Amino acid sequence: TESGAWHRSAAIYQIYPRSFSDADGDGIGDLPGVTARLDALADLGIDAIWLSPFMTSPQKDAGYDVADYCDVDPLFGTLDDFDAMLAASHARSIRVIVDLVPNHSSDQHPWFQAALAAAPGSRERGRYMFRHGKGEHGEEPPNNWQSVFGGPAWTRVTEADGSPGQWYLHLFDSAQPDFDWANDEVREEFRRILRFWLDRGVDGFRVDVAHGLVKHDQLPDYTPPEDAASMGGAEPVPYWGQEGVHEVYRDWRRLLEEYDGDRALCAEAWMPTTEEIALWVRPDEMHQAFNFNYLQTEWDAGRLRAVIDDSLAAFGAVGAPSTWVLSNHDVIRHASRLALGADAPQGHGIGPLSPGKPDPVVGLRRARAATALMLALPGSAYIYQGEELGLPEVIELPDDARQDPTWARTAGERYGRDGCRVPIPWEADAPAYGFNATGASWLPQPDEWRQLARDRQTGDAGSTLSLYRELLQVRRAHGLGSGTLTWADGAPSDAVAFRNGAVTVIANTGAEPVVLPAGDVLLTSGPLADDGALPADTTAWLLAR
Ligand code: TEU
Repeated sequence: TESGAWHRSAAIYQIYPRSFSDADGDGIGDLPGVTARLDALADLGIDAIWLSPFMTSPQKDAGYDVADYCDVDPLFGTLDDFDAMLAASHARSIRVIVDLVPNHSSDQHPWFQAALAAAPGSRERGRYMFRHGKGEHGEEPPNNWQSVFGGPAWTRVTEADGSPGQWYLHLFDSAQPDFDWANDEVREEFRRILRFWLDRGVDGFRVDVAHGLVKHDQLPDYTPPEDAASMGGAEPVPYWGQEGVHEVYRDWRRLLEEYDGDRALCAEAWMPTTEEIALWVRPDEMHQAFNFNYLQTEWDAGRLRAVIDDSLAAFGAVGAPSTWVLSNHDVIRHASRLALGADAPQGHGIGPLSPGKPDPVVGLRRARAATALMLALPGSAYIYQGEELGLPEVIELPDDARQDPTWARTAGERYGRDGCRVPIPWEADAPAYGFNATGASWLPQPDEWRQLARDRQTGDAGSTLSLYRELLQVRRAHGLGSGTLTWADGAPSDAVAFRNGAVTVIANTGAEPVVLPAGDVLLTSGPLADDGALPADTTAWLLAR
C-alpha cells in the first residue's frame, strides 16, 4: 500500500547535471560525471536523486527546452550512459527521478518544426497553441499574456508564402512553445514518453510547470499583480491551475500503477497557497508536490511555525506526505537568501531582482540552522546540489557569462538564475575545483569556493558537509521523515520547538540565546554558548530523556 512508500519520507538530492560533475572536461557536467560521483552521494546518506533535464535540447533554457524527450543530449552523454548511471545508483540503493517537461517543447522539436512548415488550421499546428493575432492584419498578439521570463508570451511566425502569419504561445522563452493539452496526440505522446523512461527503470518523475499545461479555453486577457515574478494573487490565472490539468495527472497515475515498484510523481506547481498545491497530490493524482511556501518563508519562528502547521494540515488532509525544500536551480541559494530582509526576493521562482549583498556569515549560520530544522520535519525533503557544502549564491557574475533567458529577456533588469547554478567544488586544489580535469567551467567559480570544496570539508567535524551527513544519519536512525510532529509547550516565541518521535528539536531564529529543552544533545547546527544556551540562528536536536 501507499503508506509505506519510500517517497513519503525520502531525502531527495537534486542534481543539476550541467553543474554537478564533468567527466569529459568540456566545462558542462554530464551523466558519466554523475556516475563517477555516486559514492559521494551514498556517503552523504540521501535516498534518491532527481536529475534536472539531460534530454536532447538546444539548451536555450538549460535543458528545459526539450527537442527529443527520449534521448540524451550529446552534451550529457548517451542513453547507455544513462542506463549505467541508473544501474550504479540502484546498486547503491539510490532511487532515480527524472525531470519531465510537458508544458512546452523546444522550438527545435520535430513537431514544432513541422508546425512552422504547415498551414494554419493543420494537424501539425494543432499540437501547439497557434492563434490568429488581433487587429486588422493580425498584427497584435491574441491576448496580453506575459512570459514568465519577461516580455510577451506570443511570437508571430512567417507563413510559407512569406507573409506575416499566426502567433504561438510560450509562457516561457520564445524557444519554448507551449503544447496544446486539449490535443489527444499530445496526451498520447506523453504517455509514450512516460513509458519510455519507466521501462528503462526510473523511479519517478519531477513534473515541470505542473500547474500550467491546460489553459482557459477562451484565452482571456490577464494582468498579473505588480510583482511580475510572483505566483499570482487570489484571482484565478487563466494559465495556472485550470481544473482540466488534473485529469492529465489522474491519467498518468493510472499509467504508473501498471508498473511494479514504487514509482512516484512530484509536481512542480507554484500555486499561491499550500491548499492549492495540495490539489496535485490528491489520492488519484501525484505522490508529492514541492512545498514552495516553505521555501518562501523568511527566517522567523512565528512564520515558520505557521507554514509548517499549514503544510502538515493541507497535505495531511489529502493523505499526502509534506515535502520541504529550501533551494533549487530557480531560486537564490538559501545560504544567501536567509540573510536578506523580509522585502528581499524570497525565491519567487523566476528571475528575482538583484538580491543585494547578503552577509555570508549570517547566511551560512541560518542556512545550517534552517536545514537542521527542515530535516527534522516529517515528510520528504529536497536538497539542492551544493547546499551540503554551504555554497552561497554567486551574485557577481560577468554579464557576458550569464545564460539565463530571464537576463536577456529583461535586458538585465532581472538578475536571473545563473548565480545558483555555478558548477560545484569537489577538490580544492584541482582544476575547476575538481568539477573536471581541464579547468573549463560554463560559469566561472568564485575564488572563495576553494575553502568550500568537498575534500576540505570531509573529515572536518564542524563543516557543513559533516552536518548534513550527521543530520541525514540521525534522521534515518530515528525515522524522522515518517514521524509525527508535536509542538512543544511553552517554547520561547523566537523558537520553533517540537517533538518528532524520540527527538526534540529547537531552532532559534531570534537575536538572543534561548535555554535548551531537557534531553541529551544529539547534534547542533553550530556551537552552543558557554553556558549551554542555544545561540541565535542555531538549531539543536536532543534525545528526550
Ligand atoms: O520553473 C517553473 C516556473 O518557472 C514557474 O513555475 C514559475 O516559477 C511560476 O509559475 C511563477 O510565475 C520550471 C523550471 O524549474 C525552470 O528551470 C524552467 O526554466 C521553467 O520551468 C520552464 O521550463
